[in-house]
Amino acid sequence: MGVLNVTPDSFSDGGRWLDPDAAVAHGLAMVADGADVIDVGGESTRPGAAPVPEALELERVVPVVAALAPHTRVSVDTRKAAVAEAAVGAGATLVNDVSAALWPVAAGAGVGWVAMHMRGTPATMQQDPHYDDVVTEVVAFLAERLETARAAGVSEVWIDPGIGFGKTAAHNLALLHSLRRVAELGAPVLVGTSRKSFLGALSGGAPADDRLEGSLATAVWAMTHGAAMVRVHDVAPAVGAARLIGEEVAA
Ligand code: HH2
Repeated sequence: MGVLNVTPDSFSDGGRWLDPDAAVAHGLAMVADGADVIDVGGESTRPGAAPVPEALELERVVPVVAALAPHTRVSVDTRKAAVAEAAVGAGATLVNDVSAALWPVAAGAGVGWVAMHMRGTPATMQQDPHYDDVVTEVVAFLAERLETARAAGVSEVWIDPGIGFGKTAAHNLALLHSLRRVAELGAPVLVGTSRKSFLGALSGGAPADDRLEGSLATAVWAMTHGAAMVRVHDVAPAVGAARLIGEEVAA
């Protein structure tokens, strides 16, 4: 899954793809690099990010989804039902939902849904997150959402432990270490570690655009421990690593 943030303030690529033509060109380039899904988002969910008004998010997302949908599978990365519905109307077939609340939209529209775990909201989530047992709590939350969404009629449900969403570096590492427990829930698992701040913290403070090694190492780890898809900014190296694992190492 290639990340396409049509925002001025995303933590690693904010402002680069705000122009719709530039966004579509980048989306197509990621498809050419081997992405199976392009994840279009119009609201940053980085720690401390302010919410974006609905009309502005619609204006950012819908034209880009419409332009990409004839060429690739498109997911819409949103917490708003109206944006999800409009994006589906424009051709998106997957709702990537960091709030894990939009299963009724997916059920109504007959599209797929990603339930991601987040503690709190982006504005406050990194203010001293605490868990008694992060893996058990995240697995229990995803199990409940999976069952609820399936009962509501969503036939394609993905689950995502939400790396970096209300979690310390230690929480993120614990979830990656025990990713198989998420996969054992019996739904395809999506994992997004790409360029995230815990990778900077673990590599001596590397800035967001200099975290490729950590992004790739954790993507490979995720793919070999139960993830069915990884959400990445750097598609070509991730696809190269995925092919190596799938075709060479597994052979
Ligand atoms: N991470 C981000 C956004 N959406 N969706 C899922 N399912 N899983 C994730 O890990 C995930 C996500 C954050 O990354 P990014 O889109 O690059 O930044 P921003 O939120 O600042 O736009």
